[in-house]
Amino acid sequence: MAEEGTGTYPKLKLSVVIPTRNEAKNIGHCLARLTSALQQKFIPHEILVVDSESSDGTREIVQRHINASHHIRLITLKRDTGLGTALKEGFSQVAGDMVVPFMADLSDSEEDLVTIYQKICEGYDVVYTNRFIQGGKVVHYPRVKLCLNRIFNKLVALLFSVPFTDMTNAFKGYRTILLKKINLKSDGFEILIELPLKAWFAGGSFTQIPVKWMGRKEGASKFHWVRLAPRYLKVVADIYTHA
Ligand SMILES: Nc1nc2c(ncn2[C@@H]2O[C@H](COP(=O)(O)OP(=O)(O)OP(=O)(O)O)[C@@H](O)[C@H]2O)c(=O)[nH]1
Ligand SMILES: [Mg+2]
Repeated sequence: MAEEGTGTYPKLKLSVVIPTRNEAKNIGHCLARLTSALQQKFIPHEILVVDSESSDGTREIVQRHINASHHIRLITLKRDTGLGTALKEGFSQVAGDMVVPFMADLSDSEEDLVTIYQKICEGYDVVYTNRFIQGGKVVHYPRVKLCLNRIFNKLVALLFSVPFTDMTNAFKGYRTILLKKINLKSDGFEILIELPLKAWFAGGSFTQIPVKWMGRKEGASKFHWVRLAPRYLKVVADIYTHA
């Protein structure tokens, strides 16, 4: 009999990696929503929260959720480790068959997470997400950031002949065997272009799904595009020259 959430495919274990830096207003809701959605679908899972020494009580909230669920783990890093370092540390400790980075600020949807899970169970190695294709949606996306996103992503797609135009959204699915083969160097937000591009060049089978994205309502953004633009461009140039 088919089991819910997996169709007729083998039941794989999902590892969700959540990077956090001062997300006390979001992380509790995020963990509650994820846990409820994954339990409802009977999806075997673990949730790794990777925190860079938040000073607002984020880790205390995570600890309370850990006391109530053995599926959640907390990895604590030093304060200025950056998003890239946090994701790499999380990836190095996963025990699941697939890995999905999930943002703590409630921007990603747990229904879409279930779809990513199902696609990897179907046999895909990477599930690229796209907020800008039919069925996708963005709400409260800052206008300047949106413009830069569309220009950058379309240029990257052209440059590398990649058929996906929303590479910079962290929320994607990777089969763990493929992810472990990728040598990631970025310590900051620029990992969000390095990872999907290197996954593309790693080979494997790919698919794309539309996803919803909601701008954060609580807490402060850590994404500063003026500071990050040169780093994104450097990653693209490095990958292009070595491809
Ligand atoms: N561990 C860790 N997590 C981080 C760091 N910087 C950002 N994050 C987390 O990475 C995720 C994405 O950061 P955001 O600030 O939401 O970046 P963004 O989504 O581009 O910006 P918004 O549009 O404001 O949401 C969030 O879960 C952050 O808490 C960091 O230095 N260390
Ligand atoms: Mg965000």
